[in-house]
Amino acid sequence: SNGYELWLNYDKISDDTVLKTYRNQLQSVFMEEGGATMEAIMMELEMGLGGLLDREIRFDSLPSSGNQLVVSKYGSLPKDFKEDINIDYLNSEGYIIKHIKKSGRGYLVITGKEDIGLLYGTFHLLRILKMHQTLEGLNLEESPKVDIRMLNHWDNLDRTIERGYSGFSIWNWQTLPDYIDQRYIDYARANASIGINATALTNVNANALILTPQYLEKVQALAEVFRPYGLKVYLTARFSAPMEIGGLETADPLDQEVIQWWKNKAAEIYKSIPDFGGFLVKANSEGQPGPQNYGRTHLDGTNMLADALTPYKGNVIWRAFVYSEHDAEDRAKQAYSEFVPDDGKYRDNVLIQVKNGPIDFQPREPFHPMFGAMPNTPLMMEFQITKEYLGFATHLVYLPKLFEEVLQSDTYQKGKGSTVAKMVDGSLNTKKLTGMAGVSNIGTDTNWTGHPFGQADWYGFGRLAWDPSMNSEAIADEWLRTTFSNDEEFIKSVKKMMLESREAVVNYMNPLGLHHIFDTSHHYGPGPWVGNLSRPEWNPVYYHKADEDGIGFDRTKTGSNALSQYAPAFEEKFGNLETCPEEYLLWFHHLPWDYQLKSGRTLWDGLGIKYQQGVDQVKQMINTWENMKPYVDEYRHNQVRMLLGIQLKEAKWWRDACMLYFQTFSKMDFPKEMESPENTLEYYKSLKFPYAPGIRPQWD
Ligand code: BDP
Repeated sequence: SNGYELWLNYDKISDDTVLKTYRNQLQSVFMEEGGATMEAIMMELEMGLGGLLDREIRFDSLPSSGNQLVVSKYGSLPKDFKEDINIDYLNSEGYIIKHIKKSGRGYLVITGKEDIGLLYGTFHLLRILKMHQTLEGLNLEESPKVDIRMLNHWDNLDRTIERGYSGFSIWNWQTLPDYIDQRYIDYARANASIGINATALTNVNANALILTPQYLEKVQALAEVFRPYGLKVYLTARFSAPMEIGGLETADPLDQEVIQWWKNKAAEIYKSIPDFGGFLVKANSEGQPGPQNYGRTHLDGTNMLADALTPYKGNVIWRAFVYSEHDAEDRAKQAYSEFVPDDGKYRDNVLIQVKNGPIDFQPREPFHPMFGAMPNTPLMMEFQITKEYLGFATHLVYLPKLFEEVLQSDTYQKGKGSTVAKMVDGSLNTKKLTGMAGVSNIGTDTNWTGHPFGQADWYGFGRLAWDPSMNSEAIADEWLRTTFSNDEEFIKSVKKMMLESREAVVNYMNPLGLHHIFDTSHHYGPGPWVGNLSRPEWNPVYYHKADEDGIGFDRTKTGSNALSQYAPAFEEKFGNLETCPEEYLLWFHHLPWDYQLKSGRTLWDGLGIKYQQGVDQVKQMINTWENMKPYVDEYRHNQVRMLLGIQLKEAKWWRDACMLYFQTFSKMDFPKEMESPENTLEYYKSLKFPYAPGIRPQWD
C-alpha cells in the first residue's frame, strides 16, 4: 500500500468467521433521507461497508426482512426504537451506536441529535468493523469533550509549508476555485473520521492576501467541500491587513476606520462562507505586526477582532506564543506575564491558544504555566503534530505519548488531580468555549505525512482532541489495527515500539531536561554551541547555560523564578532537588557536572548514558521492525526500514555532537557505557544545511 488511504483502507475483511458474522448482522441499511452530510454518510457506507464486506450495499426501508443497520437522527426514529434509546446526555455532535433486538431481528442503530453525529457514528462503526470487534450487544455513547478540534496549517500561499516535511501544501491556490482535487474530499473524510471539526488553512505568519476577494473565492470552494464533513474553515488574519490590502494608514485596533474595516471584512467573508469559523492570530510575536505597534495591548487587539465576528458567531483564536527582546532573562516566563493579568477581560468568542510548553514544542517540556492560571478565559491547547524539533518527518516518534503526558500533568491549581486535560476540556472551570489545535504534518506526499508512522500523530491528535482523557496506548492500538493489521503478534511488538519511541527521542536529543539546543533557524540536528545570534534567546547556549561549573537553566528562586508561575504544590515539587523528576532536572536547575543522580552516577555520566540509551533504543526499533516483515506490505516495510536507518544515524550524530561539546566544559571522560564518537567536534560544527526543509524565510 502507498499509504494514501490512511486508516480508511476498506479492503475485504480477511477473517472469514468475522466476515460471515458481519454479513449476517448487516444485511441491509436504512438511512434517513437528508442533505449533504447524509449523502457523505451514504458514500462512506457504500465504500466502507461495501469494501469490508465485499458486496454491494442494499439500502432498504425500515423495518426490513432481515438484520439491519439503521442510520437516523433520534427525532426521525420510529417510536419503539426511541423507547430503547436515551439521548439526553448527548451533545449536538455526539452519537449512540446501539444493537437492538426486535421481533427476532437485530438492528444496529446509529443515532444522534444532528446529521454530523451520524457521520461520526458511521466512522466509528467502520472502525469497529476494521478492528473485528463484536456488534452483538453493542451500546456506545460518545460526545466530543472539546468544542473546537482543529488543525493549524502553516501553509504559505506559494505552497511551501513552514516547518512542513511532507511535501508542499495540499491547497492548490492556482487551480482553486474551479478545480476540486480529490485530496480535498479525502482530507475532509479523514478529519471527520477522527472528529476534527475545524481547520485554519494558512500560516500563522500570515499573508494579508488571503483576505482579498481573489483568495476568498478559493477559500469558499474549500469550505463547500468541507461543510458536509462538519469541518469549519478558519483563516489567519495578519494584523496589519487594513494597511496592506485596505489602504489605511494604520492598523491601530482603537482607530474607528480600522474597526470598521474589520467589520466590513467579516461581513464580506460571511456572505460567501456563512459558517466561517473565524480568525487565528499571531501578533507581536517574532516580528509579526500587532496592537503593541500602536501602544495597545493583546486585549485591545483581540476584542476588536472579536467584535467584528460576534454578529456571525465567529471566534477569535489569539496565540499566546509571544516573547519580546526587551525582557530576555527567561523566555519561558513571558507569555504568562502578558496574558494572565487580563484574565476574564476577553470577549466571549475569544480563545487564547497556548502551546503545550512555555518554550517551543520541545521533545519534552513541562506544561505551560498559563494552564490553570486563567480560570476565566478559554485557553486552547496548541500541540505541534509536525516534527520541527523531533527529527522532522524522518524519525519515528509516536507523538500521542507526548500529548498524553502533557494532558495528564497535574497543575494543582484546584488541588491534586487538576490535570491539564481538565483545564482544556473546561470541566475544572466550566468554560463556555473549549478547543485543541495541532500544527498539521500534512503535505502533498503520497501518504500525506512522509513517514508512514506520521499518520498516527494526525490520527492520535484527533482522538485526543475528541477526548483529552484517552490513553495513547489505546490510540496506538486502534491506529495499528486500522492502518496495518489485526495480527496480535504485530500489534504487540509495534505498539511497544511506538510507545517507547518518544522517550528514545528525548534521550538522544534532549535528555534530563535539556531543551532548544537545535541548530538554529532550520532546527535540523544539534547546535548546542551556537551563541552568536543577535537576540540572546535565539541561542542554544542561552538554554543549556553550560560552563565549567555545570549545566542547566536555574528557574528556581535563585534563578529566573519561572517556577513561581506554577501552583505552590508544583513549585515545591519541581523546585526541590529531592523531588524534582530527573526528566526535568536541567529545565529547572543549574547543577555541577559531578552532581549525584539517583542512580549514584554523576550528572556527566548520566547525560552520556541517556544519549547512549537513545541510540540503543533506535537500534531496538530497527530489530523490532525487521521482525515485522511477514505482517506488513513490502512497500511500507521498506519505507520504514530506510527511515529508521536515517534515525539511527541522526541519533548518533546528536549523541556525539552534544557530548563532545559539553565535554569542553566538564573536562571529564565519557562514561564507559557510551560508544566513542564517530567524528570530531569540529566536524559536527562545520555541518551546514542551507536548504533544510521547512525553513521560515527571512527569519533568524
Ligand atoms: C516556532 C517555529 C516558527 C513558528 C513559531 C510559531 O520555529 O516557524 O512561526 O514557532 O509558533 O516553533 O509562531
